[in-house]
Amino acid sequence: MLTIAISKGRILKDALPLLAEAGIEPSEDLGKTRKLIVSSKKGDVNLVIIRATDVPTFVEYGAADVGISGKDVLVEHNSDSLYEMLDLQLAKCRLMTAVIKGCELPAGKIRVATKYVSLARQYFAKKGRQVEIIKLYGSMELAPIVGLADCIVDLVDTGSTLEANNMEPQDLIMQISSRLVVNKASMKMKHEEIKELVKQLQVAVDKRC
Ligand code: PRT
Ligand code: MG
Repeated sequence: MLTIAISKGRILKDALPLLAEAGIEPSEDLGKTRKLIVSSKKGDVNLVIIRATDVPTFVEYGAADVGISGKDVLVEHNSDSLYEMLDLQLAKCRLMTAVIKGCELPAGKIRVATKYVSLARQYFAKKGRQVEIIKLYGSMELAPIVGLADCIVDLVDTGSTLEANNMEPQDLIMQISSRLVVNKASMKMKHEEIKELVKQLQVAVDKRC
């Protein structure tokens, strides 16, 4: 039996067809059920449905053998106690800085609103910029409008969220896609099962590219 941790939002939506190609189909409609653990039709896998930012934690502690997590979340989580096995090429986007349209960043210390505190800190340190990071949990785009920050660090896909809030992307920090991560002990104890899953997912990913 394998336990796979996955978040309910866009990653789940993108990952379900890929999992189906690897023979894993949930026994219930995940869009409807309120259950947080759902078994697969074959009964050989349990899917645990959690917050995106909790996926590395579940896998790290062995509460799930395997997880599907955005590279953004993995880098921010910064754990060396899980294996990143596969780039699933799902939920692709870019981690970027963004400002109000036409605005330049001030010369001195800048205020940055983000939920990616550590990634943002590293990025501006590399650029030699002094920053004050303001941790937010969502609606980052609001921060510059209300004068809370000079810029934001957030994920950009189509750019329409920035556009709708009179903002524009500036610098690319990192290309993002979803990764398959594996618990280190599970990798030893359930080696055959995990190897098979990775192989089938790799085939499904290759077919798409
Ligand atoms: O609800 P919770 O906070 O737990 O997380 P969530 O609902 O965001 O989780 P989920 O499962 O949807 O997965 C989030 C993951 O999806 C991120 O960690 C990324 O790896 C990936 N991803 C890919 C994105 C986007 N694209 C994305 N565009 N996550 C968020 N966005 C948001 C972005 O933050 C911004 O608000 O969409 C908006 C920008 O989109 P555009 O198209 O308007 O540019
Ligand atoms: Mg969500």
